[in-house]
Amino acid sequence: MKKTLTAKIIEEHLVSGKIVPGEEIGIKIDQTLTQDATGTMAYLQFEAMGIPRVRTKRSVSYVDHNMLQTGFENADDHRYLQTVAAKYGIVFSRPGNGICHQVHRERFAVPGQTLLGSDSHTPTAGALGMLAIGVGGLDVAVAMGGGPYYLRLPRVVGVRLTGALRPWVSGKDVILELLRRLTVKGGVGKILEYFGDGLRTLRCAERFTITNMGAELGATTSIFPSDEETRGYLAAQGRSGDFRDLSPDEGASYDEILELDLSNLEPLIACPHSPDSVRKVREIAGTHVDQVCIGSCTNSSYEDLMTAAAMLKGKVVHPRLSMTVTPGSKQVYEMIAREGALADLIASGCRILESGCGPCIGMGQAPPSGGVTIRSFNRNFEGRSGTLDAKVYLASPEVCVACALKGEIADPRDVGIEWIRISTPAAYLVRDDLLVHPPADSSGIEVLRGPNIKPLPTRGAIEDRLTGEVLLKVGDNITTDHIMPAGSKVLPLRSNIPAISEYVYERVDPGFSRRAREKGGGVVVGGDNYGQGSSREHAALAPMYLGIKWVLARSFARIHRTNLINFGILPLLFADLKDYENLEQGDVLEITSVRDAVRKAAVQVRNTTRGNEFSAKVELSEREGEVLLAGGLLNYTKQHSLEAV
Ligand code: MIC
Ligand code: SF4
Repeated sequence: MKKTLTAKIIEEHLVSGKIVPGEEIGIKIDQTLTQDATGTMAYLQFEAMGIPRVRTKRSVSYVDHNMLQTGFENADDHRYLQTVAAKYGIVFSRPGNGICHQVHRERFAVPGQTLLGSDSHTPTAGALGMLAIGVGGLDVAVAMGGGPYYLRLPRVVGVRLTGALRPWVSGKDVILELLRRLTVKGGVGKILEYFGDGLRTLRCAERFTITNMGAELGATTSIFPSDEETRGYLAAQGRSGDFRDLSPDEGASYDEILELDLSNLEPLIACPHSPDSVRKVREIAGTHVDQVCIGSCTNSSYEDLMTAAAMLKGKVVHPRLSMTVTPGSKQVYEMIAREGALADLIASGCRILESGCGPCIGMGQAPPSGGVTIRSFNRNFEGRSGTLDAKVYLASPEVCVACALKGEIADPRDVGIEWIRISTPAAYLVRDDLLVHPPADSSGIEVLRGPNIKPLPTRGAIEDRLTGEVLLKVGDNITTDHIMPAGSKVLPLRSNIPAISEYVYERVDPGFSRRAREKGGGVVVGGDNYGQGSSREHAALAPMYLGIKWVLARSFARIHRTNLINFGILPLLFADLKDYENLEQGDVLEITSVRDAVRKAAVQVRNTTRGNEFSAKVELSEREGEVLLAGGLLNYTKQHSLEAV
């Protein structure tokens, strides 16, 4: 059989299971990455496993989310992360060095290897032919300990690219077009593998944007072949030695094929409040704009910022709006500074921010009330910007600049600027001074913990009889930003579960946390694609702390489902979707013989308030069932001493 690139990489890393879609497989992990907002938990969990040093080829700890130091908390976390990295053999990327996905692709991603990261946009590295998957921190901790990563083998969707992008159309428009066609649920249980003639016309910078936002499709990951373009990119990063020629076999057998003619695309924009509410920019041109932000791990590369600077050169942004630019990494920042583009951006009135996630995760730059903001980012969930009633649109840097100049939504083809295309440079500026490598002997290193770092909450084995009140009933596509908000107020509490649990569901129902405490926990009922978006395990860990023992939904998003299991929360599916309608907040539900139900894959749920019963499905692999019954992955890992693969 002709093999896909995905199958080739999986075969090289397979530890257990068969390569059949839907089967659970275990794969060896070569590299891991963490960022500060998920990293503190991941390292506390790693420490709890009692393993002396990481067993991966490469593990990197980044600081990019919690950059605003308005109190001691974030700075303390940074210090903890730096010392714990030195202690356990992890490379530490200091604050200021850049966003994890930008720096990882510049300095570490290797074609053909596997990467597990505690951030949902880890698949960005797939643009270099790496199998890169976003997961919760606990899964990363296990991989750092040398354990395999288990997943149900996704279906591999081949995306055949033909044609070439027209002027002013970019990688962002490719992924927005896929979001328009497939929606935020369309990639669930799938890996998107790009192939075809059109590939040759896409620079690595564009491929990174596409694999990055594959996360918004709900896909497990996205991958490009490692070809001449990849060779050039790695050479320009001074890493020719990491190149490996990798592509699918000619005529590879994909589970499904999607056709995309690049020549047919035009500038697109995702409207509030979902990345799949995609329109043509021209259709909504003229809408007034209050803010424009270029940055985030999606579009803050050297190529992106050089394009923006060239478009803005000699002009000033519209007086009505505020524009920010965030270089994705120190490499990007230093290069645009040395080449003069930074001066052009400053001269045009842009507010330049430090290299990090910044406004993308609500760390500053919240828009005005009801404001319209156009961002080159990847997520526009309600409230994520820090302003609940703001309207966030997502578009390419080119569209962002067009809007900034006109003060209203505008297509870059309509602002009278000559088309600019920045090529991949022959050499990027490589200076790794902000990467701290761990010492070979770390016996003298003391791990420093600040007072905000609270011990990891734990729970015992799952109870056999579960009862609980429906504390909240929500609709479809609930994001982890709904469940566990981020932003400058809440993010500094990521290493303090008792404190952060006060904010669970705060934007949806401010009384949720108090109610959960008063009732001693309960049940949450959800619709389709429950828990989409971020990999933050706090969206499972904090509810667990509040006593949530099960979530009953129509379907779950991949990472959140695993996070629930990892923290001993039972993810139950309605057997008959109509039963969702028959439940109300306040109903008291009960299941008996949970242990039996997990093994039999089905359970009867009794609604004691209404005096009826309905069936639910427990779709867990045997291993997941054991993890759940143990009360979570940490308990399970301690019971089965972790063996490196
Ligand atoms: C995000 O974009 O939502 C984040 C913040 O990067 C998250 C991780 C987190 O919540 O810390 C993600 O995408 O996984
Ligand atoms: Fe950071 Fe935003 Fe990327 Fe998440 S999506 S890693 S918050 S830049």
